[in-house]
Amino acid sequence: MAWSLSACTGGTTTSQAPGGGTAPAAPDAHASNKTHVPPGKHDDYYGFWSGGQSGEVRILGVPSMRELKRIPVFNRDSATGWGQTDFSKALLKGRTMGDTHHVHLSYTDGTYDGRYAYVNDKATARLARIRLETMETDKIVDIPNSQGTHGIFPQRHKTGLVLCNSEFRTPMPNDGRDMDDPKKYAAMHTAIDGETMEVKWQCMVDGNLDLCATDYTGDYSFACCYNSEGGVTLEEMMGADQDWVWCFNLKAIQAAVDAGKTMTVGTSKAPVVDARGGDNEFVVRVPVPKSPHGVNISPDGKYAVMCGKLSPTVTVVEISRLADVFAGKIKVADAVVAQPEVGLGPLHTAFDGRGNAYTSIFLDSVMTKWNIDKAIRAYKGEQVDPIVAKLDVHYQVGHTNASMSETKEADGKWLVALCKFSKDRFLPVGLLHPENDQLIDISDDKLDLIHDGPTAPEPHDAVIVRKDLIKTIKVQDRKDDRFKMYEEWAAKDGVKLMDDNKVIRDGKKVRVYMISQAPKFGLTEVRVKSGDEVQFIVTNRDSVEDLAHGLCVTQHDVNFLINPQDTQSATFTAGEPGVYWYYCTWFCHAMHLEMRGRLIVEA
Ligand code: RUQ
Ligand code: CUA
Repeated sequence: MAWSLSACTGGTTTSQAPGGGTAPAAPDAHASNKTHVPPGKHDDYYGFWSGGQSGEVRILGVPSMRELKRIPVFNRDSATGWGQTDFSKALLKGRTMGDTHHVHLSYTDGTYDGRYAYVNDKATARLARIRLETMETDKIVDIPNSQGTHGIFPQRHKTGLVLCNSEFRTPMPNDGRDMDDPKKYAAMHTAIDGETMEVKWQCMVDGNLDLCATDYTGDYSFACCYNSEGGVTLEEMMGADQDWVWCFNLKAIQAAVDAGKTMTVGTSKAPVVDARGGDNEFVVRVPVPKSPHGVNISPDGKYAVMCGKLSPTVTVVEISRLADVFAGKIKVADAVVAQPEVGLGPLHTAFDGRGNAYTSIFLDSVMTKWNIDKAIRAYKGEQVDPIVAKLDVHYQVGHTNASMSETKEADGKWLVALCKFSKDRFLPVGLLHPENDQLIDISDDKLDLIHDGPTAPEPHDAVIVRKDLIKTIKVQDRKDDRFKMYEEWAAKDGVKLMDDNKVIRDGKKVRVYMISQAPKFGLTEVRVKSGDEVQFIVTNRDSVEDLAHGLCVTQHDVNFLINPQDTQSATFTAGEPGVYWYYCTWFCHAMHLEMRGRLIVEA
C-alpha cells in the first residue's frame, strides 16, 4: 500500500473539494448551544493543554474552550517574571526554552487526586511539576543519560513513579565515545518519584522510546518503539514493517534495584538496570506494525491500545496476559487480542467508559470510533464490524483525548481532536496558522463536531478533568516550603518579611526588602551605586483574592508578579547613574499608576 506521508497533500476526507482545495464543513445549526457557557457561568471541566514549543502549560475551560491561564514552566514569561525571579532561575539553571508535549496529573486509586501536574521537556530532557492548588511550577528535574524526553506517564494506583521515555538513542554515557557506532546507542526508561521529584532508577534498552502509558495497578509501564531498526536516518527508521511496544515489568525492575543488581552510567548516581537485548525479566516487546506511536490504556484497566502510525491498524493487548508472558508461559504475541483497521495513520486513542475507543487518524484527517469488544470478537474470527462511526476533522489530527479518559472515571461526554493544521478554518494570520483543537460531543451514538478552537502552536496533548477534582487556593500559604528560602535570607538580615522595609548593604550587594500593599510599595526611594548587585525581595501583604502587584524596574529588564501573601525576588545589576522609576505592573487600585518609587543610582 502506498500513500503520502505529508500532512497537506493526502487524505480522503469528505470535505476535500475537487481540485485539491478544501471546503469548510457545513456548520452545525445546534452546535453553538452545546458549547455555549453563558456569561458568568463556569465550565464543567478543566482542560490541561501542553504548550508545545512555547515550553508552557495552558488551562482551558471545557466545553467553552476558553483559555483561562498559561502556566510558565520551561519558558521565560514577561507577565509573571518566570525565568527572572530568583526562585524560577534556580529551577531553570540558565535555560530559557523548552518543548512540552505531555501533561498528566497525579493519581490516587485510578483517578486524579488534584495534587500535581507533570510535564515533559523534550528539548532538554527534563520533567517539571506544577502544584495544582496554585497552578505554579514548583520543581524541575534533569533526567540523566537522556535526550528527547517525550512520553511521560505517572502511575495510576497512587502518587508513585512518573515514567519518562527518551526518544533519542545516544551513546551511553554520551561523553564522546561510540559516536559513529549507532549499534551501541541506547535509551532510558526513567522512574522519577512523583513526591520528591528524585530519579529513582533508569532501565536501559537498545531501541527508542516514544509515547508512554502506565497500567492501573502499578505493575507495568509501556513505551512505543518506532525505531526498532536503530536507524539514524528517516529511511533506516522506516525500514521494518514491524516494530514493537515495550512493556516494562516495574516490580522486577524494583527488585533488581533493591538487590543492587544495577550499574551507573556516566556521572549520574541513579541506579541503572540493564535490559538491553530484551525480551527478558525486565521488559518484553509486543510486536506492532509499523512505526507505532500512541499507547493508551482503557479506563477499565484491561487493555493497552497501540497505534500503528504507518499501519492502518491499532493493536490491542490484554494486560492481564502479561504476567504469563513474563513467566514464560505464553508468547508475547499471544497477549494481542485484537487488531482492527481504523484508517491511515492512527496516532492516539481516547475512551468513553462505555466500551468504545476513539482513535485519531492523522493521514485521513478523521476520528474513528470503534468498539473494543467487537474488535476482540472480530479478531477471533466472528463476522462483526468494530467500526462504529468516523468523523472528518480539520486537519491532520495528532493527539485526542476525552473527558476523564485517562482515569477509571471516563465519562464519555467530550472529545478533543488536536489538529496540527487549520488551513482554511480561520482568518489568515501570516505564514504560520494556528492549530485547530476541535471539540466533539460524544455523549450519544454519533460524533458531533461543535467547536473550532484556534490555539497558539503547538499543544501536543491535553487531558480533560472534572472541575470538582481541582481545588485552588486564594492567597499563598505562608507555610509552604517555597517560603523557606526567603525566610532564611530575612532571618540572617534581621528582617521580618511581612512587616519590614529595609535596605541591607553587604559590600557590593544590596538587598532591598520591601512590602507591597495597594496602592503603595513600602519604600518610595532606594539608593544604590552603579554596578551594585541589587536584589529586590518583595512581600505582598494584601490578602484579598486576586489582589496582585508587580515590580518593574524601568530600564533594567526586571518585572515580576507578587500574588496575595506571596514573596518574590529578583536580582540585577544597577545601571548607569540616574533616576529609574520602579512601578507596579498589575492594575491593583484606583491609584495603581501612583504605586511607584525611585531607584536612585549614584556614581
Ligand atoms: S506526540 S501527535 Cu509529542 Cu504526543 Cu503524538
Ligand atoms: Cu499595585 Cu498596581
